Amino acid sequence: MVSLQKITKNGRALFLAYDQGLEHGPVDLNDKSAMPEYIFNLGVMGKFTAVIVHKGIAEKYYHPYQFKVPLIIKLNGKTSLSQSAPFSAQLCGVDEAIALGAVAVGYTVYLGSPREDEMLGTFANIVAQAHARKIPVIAWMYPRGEHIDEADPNLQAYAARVGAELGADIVKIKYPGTIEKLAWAVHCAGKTLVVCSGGSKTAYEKIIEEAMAIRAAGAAGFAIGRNIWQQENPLEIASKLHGIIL
Ligand code: FBP
Repeated sequence: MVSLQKITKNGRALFLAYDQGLEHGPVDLNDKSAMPEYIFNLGVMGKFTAVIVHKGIAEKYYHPYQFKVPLIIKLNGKTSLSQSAPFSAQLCGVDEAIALGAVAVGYTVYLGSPREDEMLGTFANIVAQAHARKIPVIAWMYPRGEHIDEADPNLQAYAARVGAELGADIVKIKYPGTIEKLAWAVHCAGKTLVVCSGGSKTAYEKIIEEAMAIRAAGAAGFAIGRNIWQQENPLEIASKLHGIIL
Protein backbone atom coordinates (compact mmCIF):
# COMPACT_ATOMS: atom_id res chain seq x y z
CA MET A 1 0.00 0.00 0.00
CA VAL A 2 1.16 3.54 -0.75
CA SER A 3 2.25 5.52 2.32
CA LEU A 4 0.06 8.37 3.53
CA GLN A 5 2.72 9.61 5.93
CA LYS A 6 3.46 12.83 4.07
CA ILE A 7 -0.13 14.07 4.16
CA THR A 8 -1.47 12.65 7.43
CA LYS A 9 -0.49 12.58 11.08
CA ASN A 10 -1.20 9.35 12.95
CA GLY A 11 -3.71 8.44 10.27
CA ARG A 12 -5.55 11.74 10.56
CA ALA A 13 -5.86 14.49 8.03
CA LEU A 14 -6.65 18.19 7.99
CA PHE A 15 -6.46 19.38 4.39
CA LEU A 16 -6.97 23.00 3.39
CA ALA A 17 -8.97 22.95 0.14
CA TYR A 18 -8.40 25.83 -2.27
CA ASP A 19 -9.77 24.77 -5.65
CA GLN A 20 -12.97 26.83 -5.33
CA GLY A 21 -11.62 29.66 -7.52
CA LEU A 22 -12.08 27.29 -10.45
CA GLU A 23 -15.06 25.32 -9.18
CA HIS A 24 -17.19 28.28 -8.05
CA GLY A 25 -15.34 31.41 -9.13
CA PRO A 26 -14.39 34.63 -7.33
CA VAL A 27 -17.80 34.72 -5.66
CA ASP A 28 -16.19 32.54 -2.97
CA LEU A 29 -13.15 34.80 -2.56
CA ASN A 30 -12.42 38.13 -0.90
CA ASP A 31 -9.44 40.53 -0.90
CA LYS A 32 -7.35 38.19 1.21
CA SER A 33 -8.45 34.75 0.10
CA ALA A 34 -8.05 35.63 -3.57
CA MET A 35 -4.30 35.64 -2.86
CA PRO A 36 -2.78 32.15 -2.93
CA GLU A 37 0.10 33.34 -0.70
CA TYR A 38 -2.45 34.10 2.02
CA ILE A 39 -3.84 30.55 1.77
CA PHE A 40 -0.44 28.85 1.77
CA ASN A 41 0.52 30.91 4.84
CA LEU A 42 -2.72 29.82 6.47
CA GLY A 43 -1.82 26.23 5.59
CA VAL A 44 1.50 26.63 7.41
CA MET A 45 0.31 28.66 10.40
CA GLY A 46 -2.83 26.56 10.82
CA LYS A 47 -0.73 23.35 10.77
CA PHE A 48 -2.79 21.77 8.00
CA THR A 49 -1.49 18.37 6.93
CA ALA A 50 -1.63 19.52 3.28
CA VAL A 51 -2.98 22.24 1.00
CA ILE A 52 -5.01 21.33 -2.11
CA VAL A 53 -4.77 23.49 -5.25
CA HIS A 54 -4.93 23.30 -9.02
CA LYS A 55 -1.76 23.22 -11.08
CA GLY A 56 -1.71 26.91 -12.07
CA ILE A 57 -1.68 28.00 -8.42
CA ALA A 58 0.94 25.38 -7.54
CA GLU A 59 3.23 26.45 -10.37
CA LYS A 60 3.24 30.15 -9.52
CA TYR A 61 2.91 30.18 -5.73
CA TYR A 62 3.95 26.94 -4.02
CA HIS A 63 7.74 27.17 -4.25
CA PRO A 64 8.36 29.24 -1.04
CA TYR A 65 6.17 26.84 0.95
CA GLN A 66 7.46 23.54 -0.34
CA PHE A 67 9.24 22.52 2.85
CA LYS A 68 6.60 24.07 5.09
CA VAL A 69 3.34 22.42 4.07
CA PRO A 70 2.72 19.38 1.81
CA LEU A 71 0.98 19.91 -1.53
CA ILE A 72 -1.89 17.97 -3.09
CA ILE A 73 -2.76 18.83 -6.68
CA LYS A 74 -6.31 18.42 -7.88
CA LEU A 75 -6.00 16.87 -11.33
CA ASN A 76 -9.44 17.66 -12.69
CA GLY A 77 -11.96 20.45 -12.44
CA LYS A 78 -14.88 22.29 -13.96
CA THR A 79 -16.43 25.74 -13.63
CA SER A 80 -19.87 26.54 -12.27
CA LEU A 81 -20.76 28.08 -15.64
CA SER A 82 -21.14 24.80 -17.49
CA GLN A 83 -24.72 23.64 -18.01
CA SER A 84 -23.91 20.20 -19.35
CA ALA A 85 -24.04 16.90 -17.45
CA PRO A 86 -21.75 16.90 -14.40
CA PHE A 87 -18.26 16.23 -15.73
CA SER A 88 -14.86 17.24 -14.44
CA ALA A 89 -12.12 17.21 -17.07
CA GLN A 90 -8.57 16.13 -16.35
CA LEU A 91 -6.35 19.23 -16.46
CA CYS A 92 -3.07 17.98 -15.04
CA GLY A 93 -1.17 14.69 -15.24
CA VAL A 94 0.31 12.71 -12.37
CA ASP A 95 3.92 13.35 -13.47
CA GLU A 96 3.21 17.04 -13.97
CA ALA A 97 1.78 17.23 -10.44
CA ILE A 98 4.82 15.49 -8.98
CA ALA A 99 7.12 17.89 -10.87
CA LEU A 100 5.22 20.79 -9.30
CA GLY A 101 5.90 19.42 -5.82
CA ALA A 102 2.76 17.38 -5.15
CA VAL A 103 3.09 14.47 -2.75
CA ALA A 104 -0.47 13.31 -3.50
CA VAL A 105 -3.08 13.92 -6.19
CA GLY A 106 -6.85 14.35 -6.14
CA TYR A 107 -9.60 13.69 -8.65
CA THR A 108 -13.38 14.24 -8.61
CA VAL A 109 -15.87 11.64 -9.82
CA TYR A 110 -19.52 12.66 -10.13
CA LEU A 111 -21.22 9.36 -9.41
CA GLY A 112 -24.54 9.04 -11.19
CA SER A 113 -23.66 11.54 -13.93
CA PRO A 114 -24.35 10.40 -17.51
CA ARG A 115 -20.57 10.81 -17.94
CA GLU A 116 -19.70 8.75 -14.87
CA ASP A 117 -18.12 6.03 -17.03
CA GLU A 118 -15.53 8.45 -18.45
CA MET A 119 -14.60 9.76 -15.01
CA LEU A 120 -14.36 6.25 -13.53
CA GLY A 121 -12.07 5.16 -16.38
CA THR A 122 -9.82 8.20 -16.07
CA PHE A 123 -9.72 7.83 -12.31
CA ALA A 124 -8.66 4.18 -12.63
CA ASN A 125 -5.75 5.23 -14.87
CA ILE A 126 -4.72 7.94 -12.44
CA VAL A 127 -4.68 5.46 -9.55
CA ALA A 128 -2.46 3.13 -11.59
CA GLN A 129 -0.04 5.93 -12.55
CA ALA A 130 0.10 7.46 -9.08
CA HIS A 131 0.60 4.14 -7.33
CA ALA A 132 3.35 3.20 -9.76
CA ARG A 133 5.09 6.35 -8.49
CA LYS A 134 4.16 5.64 -4.86
CA ILE A 135 1.92 8.71 -4.66
CA PRO A 136 -1.41 8.49 -2.82
CA VAL A 137 -4.69 9.36 -4.52
CA ILE A 138 -7.63 11.16 -2.97
CA ALA A 139 -11.03 10.65 -4.60
CA TRP A 140 -13.61 13.40 -4.35
CA MET A 141 -16.68 11.15 -4.63
CA TYR A 142 -19.69 13.32 -5.22
CA PRO A 143 -23.01 11.76 -6.30
CA ARG A 144 -24.44 14.30 -8.76
CA GLY A 145 -26.84 14.32 -11.69
CA GLU A 146 -30.43 14.95 -12.67
CA HIS A 147 -31.85 11.87 -10.94
CA ILE A 148 -29.55 12.06 -7.90
CA ASP A 149 -30.81 13.36 -4.59
CA GLU A 150 -27.61 14.88 -3.21
CA ALA A 151 -29.23 15.25 0.19
CA ASP A 152 -29.76 11.47 0.49
CA PRO A 153 -27.39 10.59 3.36
CA ASN A 154 -27.22 6.94 2.31
CA LEU A 155 -25.43 7.86 -0.89
CA GLN A 156 -22.28 8.82 1.00
CA ALA A 157 -21.58 5.21 2.03
CA TYR A 158 -21.93 4.17 -1.61
CA ALA A 159 -19.57 6.98 -2.65
CA ALA A 160 -17.02 5.90 -0.05
CA ARG A 161 -17.27 2.29 -1.15
CA VAL A 162 -16.75 3.16 -4.82
CA GLY A 163 -13.58 5.03 -3.85
CA ALA A 164 -12.31 1.96 -2.02
CA GLU A 165 -13.23 -0.36 -4.89
CA LEU A 166 -11.27 1.84 -7.31
CA GLY A 167 -8.14 1.90 -5.17
CA ALA A 168 -8.35 5.41 -3.70
CA ASP A 169 -6.18 5.86 -0.62
CA ILE A 170 -8.47 8.54 0.77
CA VAL A 171 -12.03 9.27 -0.20
CA LYS A 172 -13.57 12.67 0.28
CA ILE A 173 -17.33 12.74 0.81
CA LYS A 174 -19.91 15.23 1.99
CA TYR A 175 -20.79 14.89 5.67
CA PRO A 176 -23.93 12.69 5.70
CA GLY A 177 -25.55 14.44 8.65
CA THR A 178 -25.16 11.95 11.49
CA ILE A 179 -22.35 10.06 13.22
CA GLU A 180 -24.07 6.75 12.40
CA LYS A 181 -24.28 7.44 8.68
CA LEU A 182 -20.68 8.59 8.60
CA ALA A 183 -19.54 5.56 10.62
CA TRP A 184 -21.27 3.31 8.06
CA ALA A 185 -19.48 5.12 5.21
CA VAL A 186 -16.17 4.67 7.06
CA HIS A 187 -16.92 0.98 7.53
CA CYS A 188 -17.78 0.56 3.85
CA ALA A 189 -14.53 2.29 2.85
CA GLY A 190 -12.45 -0.25 4.83
CA LYS A 191 -8.73 0.56 4.59
CA THR A 192 -9.43 3.65 2.47
CA LEU A 193 -9.49 6.67 4.79
CA VAL A 194 -12.52 8.94 4.75
CA VAL A 195 -12.40 12.73 4.97
CA CYS A 196 -15.39 15.09 4.83
CA SER A 197 -15.69 18.30 2.88
CA GLY A 198 -16.70 21.45 4.73
CA GLY A 199 -19.32 22.84 2.33
CA SER A 200 -20.42 26.44 2.00
CA LYS A 201 -19.87 28.75 4.94
CA THR A 202 -21.92 27.80 7.94
CA ALA A 203 -22.01 28.55 11.66
CA TYR A 204 -18.75 28.05 13.53
CA GLU A 205 -20.51 25.75 16.03
CA LYS A 206 -21.78 23.50 13.23
CA ILE A 207 -18.26 22.92 11.93
CA ILE A 208 -16.99 22.10 15.41
CA GLU A 209 -19.90 19.68 15.82
CA GLU A 210 -19.03 18.01 12.49
CA ALA A 211 -15.40 17.73 13.54
CA MET A 212 -16.48 15.91 16.71
CA ALA A 213 -18.73 13.65 14.63
CA ILE A 214 -15.81 12.91 12.30
CA ARG A 215 -13.76 11.85 15.31
CA ALA A 216 -16.58 9.78 16.80
CA ALA A 217 -17.32 8.03 13.51
CA GLY A 218 -13.71 6.99 13.00
CA ALA A 219 -13.21 9.11 9.88
CA ALA A 220 -9.73 10.52 9.23
CA GLY A 221 -10.59 14.21 9.14
CA PHE A 222 -11.59 17.18 7.06
CA ALA A 223 -10.69 18.49 3.62
CA ILE A 224 -12.14 21.91 4.23
CA GLY A 225 -11.89 25.28 2.53
CA ARG A 226 -14.59 27.91 2.74
CA ASN A 227 -15.32 27.25 6.40
CA ILE A 228 -11.72 28.14 7.19
CA TRP A 229 -10.81 31.04 4.97
CA GLN A 230 -14.28 32.60 4.95
CA GLN A 231 -14.47 32.60 8.76
CA GLU A 232 -13.72 35.79 10.64
CA ASN A 233 -10.73 34.22 12.35
CA PRO A 234 -9.40 31.38 10.18
CA LEU A 235 -6.48 30.55 12.47
CA GLU A 236 -8.72 30.24 15.47
CA ILE A 237 -11.03 27.70 13.81
CA ALA A 238 -8.03 25.89 12.30
CA SER A 239 -6.49 25.50 15.72
CA LYS A 240 -9.77 24.25 17.16
CA LEU A 241 -10.14 21.66 14.37
CA HIS A 242 -6.52 20.67 14.80
CA GLY A 243 -7.19 19.97 18.47
CA ILE A 244 -10.26 17.84 17.74
CA ILE A 245 -9.04 15.94 14.69
CA LEU A 246 -5.33 15.56 15.18
P1 FBP B 1 -15.28 23.34 0.90
O1 FBP B 1 -14.83 22.90 2.27
O2 FBP B 1 -15.06 24.81 0.69
O3 FBP B 1 -16.69 22.88 0.63
O4 FBP B 1 -14.32 22.63 -0.12
C1 FBP B 1 -14.48 21.27 -0.39
C2 FBP B 1 -14.69 21.02 -1.85
O5 FBP B 1 -14.73 19.65 -2.16
C3 FBP B 1 -13.68 21.71 -2.75
O6 FBP B 1 -12.53 20.93 -2.87
C4 FBP B 1 -14.45 21.90 -4.00
O7 FBP B 1 -14.08 23.03 -4.71
C5 FBP B 1 -15.84 22.12 -3.52
O8 FBP B 1 -15.95 21.55 -2.25
C6 FBP B 1 -16.85 21.53 -4.45
O9 FBP B 1 -18.09 22.01 -4.08
P2 FBP B 1 -19.40 21.65 -4.88
O10 FBP B 1 -20.21 20.81 -3.94
O11 FBP B 1 -20.03 22.96 -5.15
O12 FBP B 1 -19.01 20.91 -6.12
